[in-house]
Amino acid sequence: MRRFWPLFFLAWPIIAIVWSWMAPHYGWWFHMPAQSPLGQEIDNLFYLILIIVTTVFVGVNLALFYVLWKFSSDTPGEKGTFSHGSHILEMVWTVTPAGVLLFISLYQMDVWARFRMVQTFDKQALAHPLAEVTARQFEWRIRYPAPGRNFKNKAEIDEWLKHPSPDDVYTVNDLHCPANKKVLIHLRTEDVLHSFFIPDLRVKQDAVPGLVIPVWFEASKRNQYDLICAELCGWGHYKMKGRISAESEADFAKYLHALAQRQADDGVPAKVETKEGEGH
Ligand SMILES: [Cu+2]
Repeated sequence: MRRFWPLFFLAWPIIAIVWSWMAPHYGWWFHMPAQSPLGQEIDNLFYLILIIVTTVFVGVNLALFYVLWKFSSDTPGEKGTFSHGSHILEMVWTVTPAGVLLFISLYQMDVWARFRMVQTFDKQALAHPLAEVTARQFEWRIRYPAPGRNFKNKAEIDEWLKHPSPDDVYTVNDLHCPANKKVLIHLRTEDVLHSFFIPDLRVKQDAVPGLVIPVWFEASKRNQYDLICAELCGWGHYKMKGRISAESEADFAKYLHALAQRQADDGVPAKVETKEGEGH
């Protein structure tokens, strides 16, 4: 028994490190590396924090192992040395974590600001919103401005958000966007709290009743990405799944055009223009 506890505490950091080393090989890690430039910076923050907590975790367990191994005794009646604490030690282990937390909070501020603060958003993306995305139980409703529509100013965008235009283009659960370009959506919800989550791009934003929240993202590869709801929003939460299709600018324009045409189709074949008098 004397050796059990030191070995017990030694085993955990070893298990944790071996497990973490195995994880990417078995698909227990991120689905894929971040597919957006800002997402990569978010990953870097994640790895920085992972290194800090791993160092602390391994250090604490090694210290526990050392103390238990060196000072444990099987001799009955043998008394340990009692300590009433060390002021210096307590100061060190209070100030050090506080310093680490302060460092992390300052270090991540730039990435946070670029992701969340409208003042830092790309001006082009702000001036030409890609779409309005409305979450509802249990789907993502998408409203694009008519193909080629240009908003003159912010007031016009606000107006568009309040009152849909007759030529807006609608679809559900399938958000197309150009790749390699910062795009912006306006997120809202029709009922309860939802969360707009694109895991591969590291984008996550709550949809809050009563608010219209601008969210930007940039997919660095032409690909399809999952769009899921990350807020338990009711019985059908599990199936509230959409798709982001990042494609070339030309493909996106073509897609939007086709969608608009399909929507405007009233079943009457378009008139074939003939020259007057021809065939008579
Ligand atoms: Cu939801």
